[in-house]
Order: sequence, then structure tokens, then C-alpha cells
Amino acid sequence: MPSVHAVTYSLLRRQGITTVFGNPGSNELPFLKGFPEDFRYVLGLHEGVVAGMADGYALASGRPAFVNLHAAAGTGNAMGALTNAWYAHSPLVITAGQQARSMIGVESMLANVEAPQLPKPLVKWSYEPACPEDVPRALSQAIHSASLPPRGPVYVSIPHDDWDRDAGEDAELVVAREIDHAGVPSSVQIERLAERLDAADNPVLVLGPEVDARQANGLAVALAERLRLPVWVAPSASRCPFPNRHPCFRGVLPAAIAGITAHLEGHDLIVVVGAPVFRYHQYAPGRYLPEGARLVHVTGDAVEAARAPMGDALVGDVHATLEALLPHIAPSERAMPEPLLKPAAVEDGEGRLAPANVFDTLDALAPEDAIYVKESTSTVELFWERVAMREPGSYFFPAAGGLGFGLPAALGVQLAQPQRQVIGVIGDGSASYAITALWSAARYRIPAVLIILRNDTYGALRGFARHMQVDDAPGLDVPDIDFCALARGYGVEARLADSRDALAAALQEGFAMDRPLLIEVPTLPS
Ligand SMILES: Cc1ncc(C[n+]2csc(CCOP(=O)(O)OP(=O)(O)O)c2C)c(N)n1
Ligand SMILES: [Mg+2]
Repeated sequence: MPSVHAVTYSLLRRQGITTVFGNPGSNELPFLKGFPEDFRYVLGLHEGVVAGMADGYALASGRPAFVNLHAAAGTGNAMGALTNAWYAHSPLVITAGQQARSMIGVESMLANVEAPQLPKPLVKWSYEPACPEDVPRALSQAIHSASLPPRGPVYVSIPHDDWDRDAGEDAELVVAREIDHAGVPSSVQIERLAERLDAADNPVLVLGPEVDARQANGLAVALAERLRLPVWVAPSASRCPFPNRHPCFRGVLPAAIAGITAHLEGHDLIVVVGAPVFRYHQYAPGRYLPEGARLVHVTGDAVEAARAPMGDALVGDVHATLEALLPHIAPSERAMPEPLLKPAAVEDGEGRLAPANVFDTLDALAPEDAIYVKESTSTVELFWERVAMREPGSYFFPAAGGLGFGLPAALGVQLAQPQRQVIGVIGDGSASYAITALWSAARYRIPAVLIILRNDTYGALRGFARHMQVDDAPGLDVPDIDFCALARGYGVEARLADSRDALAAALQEGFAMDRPLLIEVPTLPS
């Protein structure tokens, strides 16, 4: 009879999962023994990097990503990254090696005590099989749970003495399973939504990351054009659901109750598709909706629908819903929204670039279908204003704001999308949370261009400090970090770009390279 080990690898292969992101310890060695040749192991030197790479890979491929961590310590190191994976609906299948079964009770070294509790509440499902024969079934459940909507990370703890045990006669049945999902609203529900849109005098569309995740961007464009709707991106945007140079595009809504209401003033119907209502951040209380406005929320996540404090909701697949809705929408007579004005030119400093000019240079030189992994917190608005994003899957930002996502996720995205150029735009603060990702970039020759915006500070916190009237907080600056030296130390080539010309030259070089390039850009605070 086949071993748990053999059946597990058949299951993974059958599910199209042949990349393992991991950082091993003794508990994981029996799983890695005889690692099949058609599989690829991507080593991260810290579990935050491992989970971040897998998160980027899952988000950009739309497929579950397999993670193998070391017991409790490895899981703990990955928890910060899990906050992002959870809010990004990222289908991570996280496994952790457990002590041998008979050694868990005595709490030997590396026993992961109450293992399924550890990653909660940042996983959809968490489990430790009760016996070795249940391991393949549990992993199958994990893969399907992660992939079925609403998607999200799952966790399985596996005792290391399970791998060479018999999997049982029927183990292959679990390998052969396929699960389909359909979530199309009924025609009555679709007609009702179409009627509400038709009856509104001044409707507005607010789009979220699920539109991009479900590749419904084109459908959103068709809806906006047919109804001539202004389109906002939902606050705290982790993806780009709508081309940001389209005339209907208005920008990203601010992440504050009062700010959203002010921006949507005058609209009588707010249709939110594929975003929570809403992902607030700054505390600026106020009315949830403008006077006289109604809200309809279309989402694939029933929990998201249930927790909103206002509006009606339709729970269903956002791609299927938009697709079904479009034939019911008659073209509007309204005037097409005016395209946004081109932002004004700004001055650079002495040996320091204005972030706006970094972005203009990038926009001029990057391939049209470049993918941006963005993690510089003080320049989010500037980036959306200045850098064109046209294709689905062009932008990834940490979905829970947990820093340490950018560098590893850029690598994971590049592994998932080898035909598109990935560009990491990372703050100097953010880069340090996951700096060892540079080693993986070099080791696997992942040809991402990694731009570090070195403003020597936690820039966004300076903005928050002003907003929260805290003028004396310590620990907000991060000067004197030599990112070029760090990159070279990990085996990544690096350039210092202290002028627009130097940046342009470095970018061109990076886009032509078959391995990673780090570009350190001294920048002015924004
Ligand atoms: C894991 C984690 N720790 C701390 C924070 C708090 N935080 C939010 S923004 C920020 C500053 C990031 O600085 P940097 O990457 O340099 O970007 P900048 O704001 O300067 O553009 C910090 C520390 C966080 N979001 N996540
Ligand atoms: Mg900074």
C-alpha cells in the first residue's frame, strides 16, 4: 500500500501544486525526504519571507500555494504575513511539521502544543490529523478549503512519524477529487440590481480587490462605460480592479468614515463590488453614507456582507454577477466622466528625488503590463496618480498593512508570472522587515526589479503623528541603512540612483536582466 508520503505528493501533483515554499527543521525532514524531481523547493530564510513569497505566488497565479513551516516557532514567524494573506483572501495551504506523535504529550522540544489553535484567527480552517492515514485526506480538505470562496489560508500540522506510514487502501480516492463551485445570483436578483442602477439619478461604482482576483476588471470597465459611471477604488486598496487611466477612474477612496462620505456626496446609489464595506483605517468618525444615498454591496464573501454597518448586499461570485448583469443594462445618456488632470510637476532635492519623479520615471520606462508590488506607505496616493496600471493583476499591496510583504511578495509574484516584469516599490522601513528575501531572489535568479525608496524614515507614521497630534514619538526614523551593501551581501546586484538619469539607466538595466536588481533611491519625505 502507498505511504502517506507517496499519496501526498500524488495529491499535490494532481492539484497542480509542485512548488513548496518553506523553511525546514527536523520535524519537516521526513516530508522532504525523496523530494520529487518535478517539484521545486523555494527556501526563504525567515518564515515571514516564506509566507510572503507564497502569498504573492498565490495572488498572482490565482492558485493555492503550498507552504511548509517548522513547528510552532516557524508558524509564529509567519503570523505577521498571515494577517495580509487572510485579508487578501490568499489560498495558502500552510503545513507545519509536528513532533512524533508519542512525543507531543510530554512536550518534547519542537512539540507544537495545541497546534491547530496557534494560527487562529488568521486561517479559515486549522487541523491536526488524528491518525497518519488521515493526512492525505486532511491535505485534500486543506487545498479545497483554501480554494473555495471566500478563499483564505488554512493550516495543517503533521507529525513527522506519519510520512512513512501506510495511507490505507482508499487513499487514492482523495487524490482524484475535483470540486467545482458556482455562485451566480438568480435572474430575479440580477434584474433587481439592474433596476436599482437604472432608477438612480447619480450612481457611483466602488470596486475592490475581489474584482481583480476574479479577473472581472474588463466587466467592470464595460459596466462603467455603459452607465457612464464614476469609478472609485475601495479604501485600503490591495489590488487594482480598474485601469487607473480610464476616464471613469476617480481615484482611491480615503480610508476614513467621514472621508468616504465626503467623497461620495451627491450620489444616490453607491454600488460596491468586491470589497468589504469598508476597510477603514484612520479614525475620523462621521455618517456612514451621504444624505439620501443607498448602498448595494456585491461580494463573494458572506461574512463581509454580514458585517457591513449599512447598505444591502448580494452575495455571489463577482465575475458571474457582473457578467449576468451587463445584458440588463441599457446605455446611459449621462455625460462620460472627465479624465483626471495630469498631476503637477515637482522639484527634486539635492541628491534626493521627489517620489513623484521616481514614479513618473518608472511610468515612462516600465513595460505596459508591468506588475507593481508596492509597500511604501507614505506614497500610496502619489503612486496611483502617477503610474498607469492597465492589465488585471498589476498591483499588490499588503492587504492588512502588515509590513514585510513587499520584498518577498514581489518574488512570489514574479515566480507566478515569469512573462511579466515585476517591480517592487518598497519603503526603506518596509524593506527591513523581510530583507532576507534578497537571498532567495539571488539564489533562484528571480528577475524582479526592487526599488527601495530611502527617505530615512517611517514616512507614513509622520503623517499619522500629525493627524493624531503626537509630536514627540520616538522611533520614527530609520537612517543610515546601506541597501546596496545589504543587497550585495545577499548576492543581489545593486545600483544607487540619486538622480532621474541614474534611475532611468538603472531601470533599463534591470528590465533587461535575467536576475534581480535592487535600486536604492534616496527620496524626499512626502
Ligand atoms: C509589521 C508592521 N510593523 C509596523 C507597522 C507600522 N507602520 C505602518 S507604516 C510604517 C512605516 C513604513 O515606512 P517605509 O516603508 O519607509 O515607508 P514610508 O512611509 O516611508 O513611505 C510602519 C512602521 C506595520 N504596518 N507593520
Ligand atoms: Mg521610509
